[in-house]
Amino acid sequence: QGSATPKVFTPKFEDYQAVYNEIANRLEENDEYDDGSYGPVLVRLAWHASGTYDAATGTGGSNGATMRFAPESDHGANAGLKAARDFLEPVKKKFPWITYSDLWILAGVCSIQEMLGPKIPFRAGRQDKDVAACTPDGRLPDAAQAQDHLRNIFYRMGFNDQEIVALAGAHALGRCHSNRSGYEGPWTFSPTVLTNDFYKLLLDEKWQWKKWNGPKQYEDKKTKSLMMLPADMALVEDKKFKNWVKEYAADNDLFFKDFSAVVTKLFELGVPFKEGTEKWVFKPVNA
Ligand code: DDH
Repeated sequence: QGSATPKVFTPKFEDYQAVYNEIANRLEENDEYDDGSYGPVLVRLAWHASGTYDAATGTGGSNGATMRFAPESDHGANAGLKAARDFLEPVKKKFPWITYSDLWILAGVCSIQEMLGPKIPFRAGRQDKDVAACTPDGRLPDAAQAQDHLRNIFYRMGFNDQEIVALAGAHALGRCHSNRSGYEGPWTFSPTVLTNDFYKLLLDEKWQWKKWNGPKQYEDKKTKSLMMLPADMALVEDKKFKNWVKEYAADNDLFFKDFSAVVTKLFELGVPFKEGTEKWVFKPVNA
């Protein structure tokens, strides 16, 4: 008598769009970071949350957001991603109903779109897991290695050669930080705008080993201001990969189409969506 049934809040498209808008506005406001945007590091957070997926055991992937906890947060590959997680903390405070797992992926989607990339459809429904679900170290790619390693890592997630090359185009964005991965520098001249420049530069520039005390990496001969990782260079050393590099270098629309499809797949690896969960496309804010 008198005790009302508690109302369960079921967020809709508009609610997630509001979270998207909040992230987009925070990207604009916090333009003193790195090359002027938190976008690249947010994309990397979403990728590292997803890229732990192991198709054989169904473990890892973006469902869980277990990088909140050590040991996963301390894995070498995740160095520096605290900046991205901290950036999103005020958003989580403002919209406490969203799970960290959905928030991290939504932030990746938002960043790609706000950095003038293609639309990335999003489905909601990831659930946070506790520390016991942390994945073992070593599931993410090692930048010092080449094509065999790339195939081992990405085939484990369920990707093929074309998808491996399409995903790598994300390196048009952001930079390496010597105090994070040990590597240093950006891949492109416009690291806060997504284009197919990664592929163009890979093919068109002359690359040489950088002479320094850091890990082995390439620099462009002309300006010495751009970089490639050994794992990036493997994409033009391997014939099958190189054919896709050429396709994407020649056709930005094709790259955008394939990048959108493969990133959507990456962000959904291992996520048990409820049947009938809709795919949403969010409206860009400042793009
Ligand atoms: Fe990456 N990446 N990545 N990467 N990545 C780094 C930075 C960024 C590898 C190594 C590194 C993908 C694939 C690979 C982004 C997105 C994606 C850094 C530098 C290393 C090292 C980190 C630092 O020092 O701060 C390797 C190896 C691979 C591979 O073998 C395929 C993929 C698939 C994506 C994706 O998003 C789909 C982004 C963005 C960055 C820039 C981060 C930043 O802070 O800026």
